[in-house]
Amino acid sequence: MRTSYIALGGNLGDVKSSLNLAVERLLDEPIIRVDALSGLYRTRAVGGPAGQPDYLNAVVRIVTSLSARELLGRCLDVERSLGRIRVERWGPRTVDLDLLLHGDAIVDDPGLTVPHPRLRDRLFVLVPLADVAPPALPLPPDGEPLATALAAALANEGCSLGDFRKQSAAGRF
Ligand code: A4P
Ligand code: MG
Repeated sequence: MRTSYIALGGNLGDVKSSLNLAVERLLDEPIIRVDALSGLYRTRAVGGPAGQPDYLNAVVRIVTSLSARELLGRCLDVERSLGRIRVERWGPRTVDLDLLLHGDAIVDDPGLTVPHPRLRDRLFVLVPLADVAPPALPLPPDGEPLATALAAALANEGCSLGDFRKQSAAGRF
């Protein structure tokens, strides 16, 4: 059994219900146990075409005996079932599921990189991750604790955790 963290994000259509449905569909799999849900955060789009709508972002903690590749397959099935169509990289989407961490697994295949390579750069991932993961969670590649990486990312953006939460809190699942 491994503890995994999956980031959810979307900015097209009724995103709150897409994220809820994504979690329900993950739960439909008896082999996946959803253990903890972060809050929902409304965040400005990072990258991609100018003028795209804000995102809703969240992170779920799950426990599963699936391999990273099998779990990615389930995530891609859920994205497809919710109408995700890939048009351009970082373009608007109904729902995106990213496998952030899968226990201590390290995968570097053409279709799958775990831990997620952009995990440490992004407040829209680190803040909800901190809702569901211990502050001491070691992050790749150097084992830096989550709390330290989060503090560095906040300093980089010139914002406090309190401000980020206040500006972006968008309720719960
Ligand atoms: N893939 C490889 N590794 C992984 C992994 N660990 N988890 C492959 C999930 N997928 C992984 O992804 C392309 C391919 O990456 C997948 O088919 C899978 O085989 P994609 O979801 O089609 O493409 P993408 O999401 O447009 O690109 P990418 O590089 O995954 O982007 P990110 O890093 O996911 O960023 N701004 C805000 N505020 N909130 C967001 O959620 N998301 C993005 C996308 C950009 N800006 C955002 C947000
Ligand atoms: Mg993605």
